[in-house]
Amino acid sequence: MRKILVTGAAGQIGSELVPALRQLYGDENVIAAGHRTPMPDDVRESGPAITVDVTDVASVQRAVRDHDVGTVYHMSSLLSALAETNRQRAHAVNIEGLYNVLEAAVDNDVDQVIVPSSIAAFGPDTPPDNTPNETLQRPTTLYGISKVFGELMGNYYVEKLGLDVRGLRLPGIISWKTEPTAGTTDYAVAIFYAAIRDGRYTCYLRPDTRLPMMYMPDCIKAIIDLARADASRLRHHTDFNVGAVSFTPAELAEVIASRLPDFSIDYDVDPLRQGIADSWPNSLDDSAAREEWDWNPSFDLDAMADDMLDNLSRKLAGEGRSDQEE
Ligand code: AKB
Repeated sequence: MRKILVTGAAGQIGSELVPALRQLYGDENVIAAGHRTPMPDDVRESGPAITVDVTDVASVQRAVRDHDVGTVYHMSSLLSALAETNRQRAHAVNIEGLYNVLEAAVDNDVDQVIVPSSIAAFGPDTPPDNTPNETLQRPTTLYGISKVFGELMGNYYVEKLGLDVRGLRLPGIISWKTEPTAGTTDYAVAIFYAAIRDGRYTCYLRPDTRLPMMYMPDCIKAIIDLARADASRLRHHTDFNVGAVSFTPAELAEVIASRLPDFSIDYDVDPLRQGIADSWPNSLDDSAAREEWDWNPSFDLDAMADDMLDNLSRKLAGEGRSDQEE
């Protein structure tokens, strides 16, 4: 088979997507591409791993051409809070990087490109509750603007160039393997680390900030299910809402406290991330994804919290042990 290339393979989602794809398609067929962030050992050691700078057109072209790539999962992206503090890099990675990948795909007859979008593709003018798939999209963040660009560019390459580009608007992703870097929804991961390590957490969002979220196993399932969906059923391509759970910091803290009774939370609001969160939806209408490729998440808030606490406790206990051994 032609190879699968995953950019951003060291990132929060990439580092879990690569093993899932290797299990499905075989270790040798899935190439993990990273750049500056060190790749987790299991990703680097279980199959091919290369360095690709998505901002460098030659580097992207080489990776796609030299490895006979048939599918690209383009996961490289600067998340929302970091993008606001580094406009130049956000433009280079999120906008030019995507353009380089799409052009390399066309030049090298790639069959399919998967490009995640985000709830950040919506803005303060968008209806916030049960946000429709088709609605006003006027994001006020650079990250959100780059995600709308990605959706529109992807649809352009579908319509004008016949490339099979697919994408979904991911909510905040909660996971225990690799921590996210400088997103707005990161508190929902950090709170679990803090709860286990310190029994307390200071949250940078207000207690009533409701945001759509999803547990990593559902995220991986959504990405792979969309990639494998029957093309003849798809009326959308790059812009599917995918919902799972929706909660506030106060509600998440309550769920954690019901499992770790000594846990406490306080709040020290960061105006940058609060402003970003306030411009995003509270919850999503994902009926298009349900109708066109049978999207159906498995984890509700309780199931997610149980699984997170279980896996993260084991991971942190293991790290504690190896620190002592050093
Ligand atoms: C972020 O917070 O920037 C991301 C996202 C919602 O796309 N997790």
